This record gives sequence, C-alpha cells and structure tokens, in this order.
Amino acid sequence: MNTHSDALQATIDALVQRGKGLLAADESGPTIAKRFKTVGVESTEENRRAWRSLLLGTPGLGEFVSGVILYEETLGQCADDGEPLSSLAARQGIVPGIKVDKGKISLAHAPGDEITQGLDGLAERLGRYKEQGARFAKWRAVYNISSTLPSPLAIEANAESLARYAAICQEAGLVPIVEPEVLMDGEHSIERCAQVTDAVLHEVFHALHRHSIVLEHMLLKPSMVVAGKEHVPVNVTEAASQTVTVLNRTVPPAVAGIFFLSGGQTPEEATAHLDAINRIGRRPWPLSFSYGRALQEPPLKAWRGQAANVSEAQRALLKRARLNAAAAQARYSTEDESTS
Ligand code: 5MM
Repeated sequence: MNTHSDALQATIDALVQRGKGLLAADESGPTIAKRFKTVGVESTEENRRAWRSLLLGTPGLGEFVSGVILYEETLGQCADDGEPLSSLAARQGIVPGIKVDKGKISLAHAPGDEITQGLDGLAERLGRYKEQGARFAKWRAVYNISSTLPSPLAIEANAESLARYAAICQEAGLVPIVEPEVLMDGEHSIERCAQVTDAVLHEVFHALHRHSIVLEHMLLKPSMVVAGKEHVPVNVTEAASQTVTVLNRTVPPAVAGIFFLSGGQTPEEATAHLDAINRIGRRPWPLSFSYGRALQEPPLKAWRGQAANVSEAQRALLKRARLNAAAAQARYSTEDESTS
C-alpha cells in the first residue's frame, strides 16, 4: 500500500465536494502575457502577483471553489500583507495545487502532433512544491484534431507520459490531475471530436493501469465533446449527451472525480454545458469544473490592471464561480446570468 494513501485520500476529500470546482490559474509566462495583452496589461512579475492575489483573495471564493491550480512562480509569491499566496488560498478552504508539466513541443516524426515534457527531475521538484504547500499536481497533454490527427503515436506517447507523471505524483503523496485536452481549434464535427476523445481516453486509462495508478486517488480533467470552433455550433444538450457517452465508455467508475476544462468556450457556454452534463443520469463520478479562461475572463476585463477595479473584478469572479457551482449540481438557469 502507498505510504501516502491517507494523505492522498484527505486531498481527494477536500477537492471533491458537492457543488464546488477548481480554479485553473496556472498560465505559463507566454500564456498569461497573451491573456494580459487583451486588456492592455504588461506581464511583469508584479502584475502577475497582483492578479493572482486578487483571484485568491476574493472574499467567499471558498464557498464555490475547493482547489486552485497555480503556476510555479505563484507558489513563491506573497499577497500585499506578506502572506504567501498558497496560505491565502488555504485560509479560504481552497487547496493549493501546481502545474508541473514544462509545456508542449512538436512530437518528432509526427508532423502536427505535440508531446508534453517535464518528467526529468519531476520527483525532486514535487518534494519542493510540497514544502511550499502544494497538495496536488496537474499535467496537460494536448491533441490537435484534423482528419488524420492525432496520430496513434501521439495518442500513445502522451498517454504514457501522463501515466508516468501520475505515478510519480502518487508516490510523492500528491494527487495527480490528468488533463488530456482535445483542442477545439478547427472545423471538425462533434462526431470527429467524440471519436478522438474516445481513442485518447481509452489509451490514457490503459497507460494508467499499466503504471498501477490508484484511480480513487486521481482526478481527470478532460475537454468536453464539442464541434470545432469553425464548425456550425451544436446545441448544448447534444454536446452534453455526447460528452457523457464518451466518458461512460472510457472512464472507470473508480476515478474520484471529473473536472472539465473550458478550452476556449465562452464563460456562459462552459457553464451551460456543465449544467446540461449534470442533468444526464447514468454516470458514476462527480462532474464539476476546473476552468481557467471561463472563470477568469470576466474578472480580467473588469480589472484591467487597475487597483481601483479590484472589488469589481472579484465580484465578477465570484459570480462565475457561483454559477458554475450551481451547474455542477444541475441547478443553473440562463436567467441567473442577469444576477450580479
Ligand atoms: C490556465 O491554462 C493552463 C495551461 O497553461 P499553459 O498553456 O500556459 O501551460 C491550462 O492547462 C488550463 O489549466 C486548462 O486548459 C483549463 O483552462 P481553460 O482555459 O481551458 O478552462
């Protein structure tokens, strides 16, 4: 038995709570720069600290958010009063976690496919992150869709890396979040997305089994089954139905929870999809959110780098967190969007 079994279970219990989800605030340097640029904010260390202090300091956030995924830099940063940001989160009842992959690169001999790197030295890094307060980790694999992508090689190689990462995390006593993201970019149909997601998840769970991952002590962070961004949109109920069908066929019931990414959906779409998914019966796991953009876009637009806008931005974040928490319990209505 894993010597960390009790600690892993305690983290799972803290993260998987009815009506709560996760905040993904783990944007790497280039990604946060891109997000800041949309509102005219320069990506300096101080601005990133101010932004993430604002998010984690949102009063009442812990009512709807059970965990936050941080970027390495944030684990070492403090709020204005000197409190480490990971403690600020923990004081709100929000478990701090950390993105541990080192980003994606092209997969050699597989044009158009990508592979995520970061396994070398991972065990040592996890030891440091744990000392800094992290209790769970996250690794994202990315799959581009076309009529020929992803290749079987990309599906296999990424599954193997996800499983090796998850094993290293469990051995270190951190709960692994396994994130295979099938991208929305492109003009593919929802059927093609379903086909690819099915193949990806099938291979991921095969690899997790090969590496003896304790499914009860991991979380899955998948993309939803939706049509490509350039395709005619598919209605919310159909996307929810195809998402649950694929998950039922590929994800063992022992998995502790499924927390979706938003992947470029608008904040309202991501909430509506989560609600529709939770209205479908026949599914053994809690289904909630682990959104980045769909939680952060409205507060980022409200903030625009100005200290005077902090309260308004925090209200915008709290509203999205509250609506997504309702959606995780199939209690959201589009009319709730007009509430503040
Ligand atoms: C926050 O973005 C994370 C990845 O950032 P990098 O690309 O900079 O490494 C990403 O893994 C995120 O946690 C998930 O995709 C969820 O975010 P979205 O915006 O898709 O909900």
